[in-house]
Amino acid sequence: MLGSRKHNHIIETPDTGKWQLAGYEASLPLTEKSNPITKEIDKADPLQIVHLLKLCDAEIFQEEGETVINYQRLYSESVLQTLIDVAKKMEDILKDPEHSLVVLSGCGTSGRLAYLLVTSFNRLLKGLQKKHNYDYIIAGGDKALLTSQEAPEDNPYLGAEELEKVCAGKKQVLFIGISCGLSAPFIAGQLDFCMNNLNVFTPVLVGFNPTNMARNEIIEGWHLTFYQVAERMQELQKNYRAFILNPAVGPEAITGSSRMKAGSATKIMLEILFLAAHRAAFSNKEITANGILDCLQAYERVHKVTYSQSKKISVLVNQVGESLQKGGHVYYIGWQTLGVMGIIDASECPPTFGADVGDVRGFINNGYKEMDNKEGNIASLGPEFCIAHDDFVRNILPHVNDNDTVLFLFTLDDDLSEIDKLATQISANTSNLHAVAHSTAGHYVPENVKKSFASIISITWPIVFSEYEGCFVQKLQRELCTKWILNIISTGGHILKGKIYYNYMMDLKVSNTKLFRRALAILQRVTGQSRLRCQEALLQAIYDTDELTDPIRTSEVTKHTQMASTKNQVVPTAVVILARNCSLTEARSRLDAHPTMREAIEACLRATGRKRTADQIAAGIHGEND
Ligand code: F1P
Repeated sequence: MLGSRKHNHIIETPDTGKWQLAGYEASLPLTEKSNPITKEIDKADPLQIVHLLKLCDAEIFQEEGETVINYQRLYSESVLQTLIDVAKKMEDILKDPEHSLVVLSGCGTSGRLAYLLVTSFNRLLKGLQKKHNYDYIIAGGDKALLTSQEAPEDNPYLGAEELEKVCAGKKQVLFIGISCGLSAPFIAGQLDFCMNNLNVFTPVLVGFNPTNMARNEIIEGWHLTFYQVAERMQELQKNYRAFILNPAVGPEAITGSSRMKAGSATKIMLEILFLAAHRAAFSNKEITANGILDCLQAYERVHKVTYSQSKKISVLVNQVGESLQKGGHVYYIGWQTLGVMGIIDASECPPTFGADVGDVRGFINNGYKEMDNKEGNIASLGPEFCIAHDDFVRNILPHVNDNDTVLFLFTLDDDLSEIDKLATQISANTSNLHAVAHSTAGHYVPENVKKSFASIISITWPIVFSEYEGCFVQKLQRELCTKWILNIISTGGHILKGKIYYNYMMDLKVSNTKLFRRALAILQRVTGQSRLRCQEALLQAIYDTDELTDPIRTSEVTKHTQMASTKNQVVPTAVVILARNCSLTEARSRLDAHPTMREAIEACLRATGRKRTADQIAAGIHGEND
């Protein structure tokens, strides 16, 4: 049976999942629950991986079910109404560019998407000869666009300070704070600042947990929790002074990996909002529920278009998996915002899979000029900040070989002679050169360009007859399609490399408090041991010691995460310590004795009698508050 539906849909969404039942991993917020669909994804083959991710992504468009718990969804009336209300506020701001501003802010992926939306919509305004009206903030500054900077996420004061700077002199500000898990202190600080200055600010919170699941943990050095901030916003929403946009999209395919569904849903929801406001402000089109529903359907179509290429995508997953297993690299060579999509996907691999910064990298034509980021050219910060195609040719290409996979990301409107030249050059070093090429109906990748690529995923979009804005909307959709494809291949590739156990990111970087809590939850779930014991093992792995001292035990979590961000294989080491009740050195050598981390963990848990059954893993959660 498929999910119940009131609206017309383009795709089939899965049946209301087990995660929607009361009591399913009850102590965890939706964004941190494990998704029953992908419980066994670590053992799936490439085609199955793509299929499971297709089902998971389809949950974004699922409607409210008739179960006891009724989470509001993207299609829920309450969400549509909030979108309309916020779009109307934004319309007013767009009409008064001198004194007003829309600010988007986020940490990690959420901040990168804030940057992407803001630069795209400022370009749209420029094309319409209008003044720029959007600004973005990303925790950790522009270097966080390209690399993982998780620590600033924990600082509410820093968030508020940045916001104050960006908005200096403005009379009206619509502030949109994105925290998929309703959890980032950086965003909490900004929302609180807005609520204390309501004469200027209208705060909007974007996330994918119900408000009662907002993080209710004390924030170091601050007087509020995220939950308290969200509660106050809920009160203010009654008088249209603040808004919360928080539909449920279901747990992530890889537990907690909010870069995936939550990231896609952020992009979808905010683009719909921005487009509605633009059309109202500049084309006099009324903001209506039907208009928003049409847009939502268009995004469902992108899901269909993307996954119609499942077979070809799975070939790429296999290829990327092989490269990563052989110690090779994956390079995304993109044009325009598709280059940005590659850079974003690459930046997420170190914190999610414990990958090296060089394992997956993204490059864009014209580097920072094309990025158009606020801090300009930051290449001097280090080799990982050299992102232009020229940098790739100069620094990387000489070392590229058949173990590496290179993936071009372009549309047929990009400079095909430049694409052809670069492809010819790269194909001299590796036979693993592939492409994702977007075209419009009736247009094909020319034969001379085709010849350099081992495979091409060719995505065909309808011809847009309407003007500038129609092309712009299609560009946004191509970005989403590319995001989905890249998320699939980087996730799938790391699954094949053995970085995922069940659907848990076992080798995550424990670099902020949210990730520290996630690491603990994973340890409890896979080992079934008490929270206290799991924390001890985690600290042993972080501090490289078998003897935990009192100063270590009593340190604040941010101290632990500071230390952990420089360490490798922290969670896998802790799992083995717990499973074998062994020393740190023994744990490390047991990990080294197996070709993949997943096999090592499986062997250790099997030896302790924890047989691999999904139910047993789910049972681990009951020890949560021990
Ligand atoms: C922000 C974030 C994620 C990242 C990682 C750590 O999450 O930086 O983007 O992938 O999981 O947290 P959120 O505040 O949007 O929930």
